[in-house]
Amino acid sequence: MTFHDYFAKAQSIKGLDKALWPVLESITSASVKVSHDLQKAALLDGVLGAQGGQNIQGEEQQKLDVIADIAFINAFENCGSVAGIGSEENEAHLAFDTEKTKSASYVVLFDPLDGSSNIDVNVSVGTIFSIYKRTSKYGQAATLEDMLQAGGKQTVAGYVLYGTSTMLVLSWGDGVQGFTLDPSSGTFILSHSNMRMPESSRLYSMNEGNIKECEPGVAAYIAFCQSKENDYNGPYSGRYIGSLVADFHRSLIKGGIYIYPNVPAAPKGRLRLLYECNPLAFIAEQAGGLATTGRKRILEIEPEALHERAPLFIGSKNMVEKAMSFLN
Ligand code: AFP
Repeated sequence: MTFHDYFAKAQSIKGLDKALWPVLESITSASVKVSHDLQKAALLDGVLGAQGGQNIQGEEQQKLDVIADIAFINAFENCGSVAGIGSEENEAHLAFDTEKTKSASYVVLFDPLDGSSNIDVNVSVGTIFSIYKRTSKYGQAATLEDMLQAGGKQTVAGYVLYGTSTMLVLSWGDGVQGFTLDPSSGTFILSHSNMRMPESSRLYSMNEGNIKECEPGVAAYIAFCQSKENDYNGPYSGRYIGSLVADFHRSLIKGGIYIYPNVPAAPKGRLRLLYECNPLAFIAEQAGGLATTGRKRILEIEPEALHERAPLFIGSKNMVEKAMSFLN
């Protein structure tokens, strides 16, 4: 079944707002373009490598970060259902300025190309997105407050993983569905219905270069994963790609935990609450997993700033609960 047919069915049975379709179609059309660009990146002039600047996070921008950002912004602006966006690559939110967009119902928060430092080495990257109903008055420009909503209020959350195949994984609060791009038709086809995250596994995922820098409870949990005195009576396997979407997708399918704690270089965590933690937390919970800061449920955080960061403990329910039990 195509993504469009799946949406149409859900719309007629569950009463989903049909104004959501243009937003979702923008995501699929921009991601097909980005997928093509990624596949041909090394063959095209001016596409691989660093842009030569930094984004608002102070991180080196890749050329493809900028190309993907523009592709998604254009698609959202032209679809008619999006009043404004917040992007990891742009300092301020953007309110679209036509009569139609000012009356649109939705805002989108997104990371156009997560894990982009992996592009030059041909490793999986992704686009992560959250769709919210605006809270401001229809007919006026979208506001910062529209963007700063708690993750529990997401209408749709999802990601596109550009891996060995390109996959769209999303949820509108009724479980998690996965669609694989058929490159010959440019269409996403339902390939993984009702995805459930295993409640535990022996896979853990963390940048262990930080282990001596993080709070003792995190190091103690990782020591537990590596010991013979754990629930599997032997060391877990460490897996860390360095593209959150790809690490998360593995946990969704095989089970596991991904941890990015506070470290001195990133005292509030490295990952962005609005573009990374919230959408993946929504998917995790919809699939039976958990997502916390180590102490608090991610979806309950009231954001105060567009580029706010949060520590993230996400993945299989039993593993996240166990990791939290090591923290004070
Ligand atoms: P980039 O998009 O700048 O490559 O950042 C990727 C990321 O936000 C996330 O996808 C990774 O899990 C994490 O950063 C990797 O961070 P470390 O390099 O500190 O492990």
